[in-house]
Amino acid sequence: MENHGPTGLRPASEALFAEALRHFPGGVNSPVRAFRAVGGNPFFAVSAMGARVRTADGDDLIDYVGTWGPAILGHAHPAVVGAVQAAAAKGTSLGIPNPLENELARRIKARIPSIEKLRFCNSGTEACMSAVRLARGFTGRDGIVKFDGCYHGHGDSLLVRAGSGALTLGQPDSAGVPGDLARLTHVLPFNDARALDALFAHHGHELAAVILELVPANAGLYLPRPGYLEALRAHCTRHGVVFIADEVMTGFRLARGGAQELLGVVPDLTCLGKIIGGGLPVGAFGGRTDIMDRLAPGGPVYQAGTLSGNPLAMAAGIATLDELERVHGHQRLEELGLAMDEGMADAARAAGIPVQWRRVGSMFCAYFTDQPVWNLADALRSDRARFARFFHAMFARGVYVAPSQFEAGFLSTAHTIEDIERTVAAARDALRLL
Ligand code: KE4
Repeated sequence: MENHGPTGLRPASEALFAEALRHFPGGVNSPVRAFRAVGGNPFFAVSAMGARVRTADGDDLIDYVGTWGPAILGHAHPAVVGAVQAAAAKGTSLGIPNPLENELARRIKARIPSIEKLRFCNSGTEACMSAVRLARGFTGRDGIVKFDGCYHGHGDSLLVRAGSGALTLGQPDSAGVPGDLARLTHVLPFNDARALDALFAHHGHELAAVILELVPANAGLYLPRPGYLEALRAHCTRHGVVFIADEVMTGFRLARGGAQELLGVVPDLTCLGKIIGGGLPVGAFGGRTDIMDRLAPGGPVYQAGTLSGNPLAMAAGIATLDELERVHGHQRLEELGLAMDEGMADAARAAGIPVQWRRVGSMFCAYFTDQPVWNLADALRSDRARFARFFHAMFARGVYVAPSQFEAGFLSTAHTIEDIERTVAAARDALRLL
């Protein structure tokens, strides 16, 4: 297997990218794919199977991006492909309530008991944007709180000090968002209990919602300090503020019931996406009945979507959740994660490179710093030039990690211990060059 990094020859991808630049701004349909944070031009993938993606130049790469989270079973899993094929044969979209919506809703509610009712939509952005509108309609208040570095999609109110691609490109506050709207979004540093107390003391009465990733993974990956989420939950309860857990990435990944099960937090609303669509366009938001019932058609808060509850996405989500359960996926993912912890720690020690390795379940991140990372400010102090060199060195060895320090890596049940061993060997090699 020949692998060429961005400095190597990748003629097919280069030609495709040259054409893409004529069609799409930046040559991509989502900014983080553009390799702007690591340099070089993006490669094109023509197919993916299991834990591998195949590039247009015929390279097979061990894939730890997993299409940014949905591919928890790996790519093109037969159970998922079969379910989508069967659903497609009955019509690719109905725009009419269909039984598959009930089937997926039952599975989601069985795993996340805080979700009493839910609404399907077509992306994580839509889920988060709609949950914020619903919270504002439910409380009659306008203010919301988010945390710097957290990313909740590209809804206007949430593109304030946002993470993921916005942070990667140095645009955490996007142009085009009206100042009058952005001013309604209070942004706090994550894990700062004093800042939380002060904000609620001054603004608690005017807040509709707090929205957060319980395990922030759009500025790399860091964990809530002990007691932090409990304090946030207490503030929300005391002030009648809707606690929105954005589990678009962590839902069904960090545990059978997502991060809220892992961390013992009970939100008022939860946003979902990615895994529940098995790789097809999907989103969902749900939670307390008294809040959800404010949604149209019965309530005054409008939200809608032509393809919401789409039978193909529903079928793919059902197959994904069922297969994950059948193979005891979370246990398998933890075994792979532990092997990676050990290997990456050894590789960093051998190279004498300071690495903060963070892993929660099947999500991981490596920061190049000798300081612990508890929030965005810490993450920004890591050596991102070294990360870029690491990315290319791994790519040249056939390992594809996220092309940005401000993303997480994802394990799937399709990865094997041999994949981990190969990855660790590549890291041992790569780290020595940094
Ligand atoms: P989408 O609209 O991209 O389906 O979901 C937005 C979203 C919401 N909440 C969280 C916690 C998310 O991580 C995301 C999207 N994740 C990024 C990767 N960090 C998507 C990749 C991209 O933007 O291309």
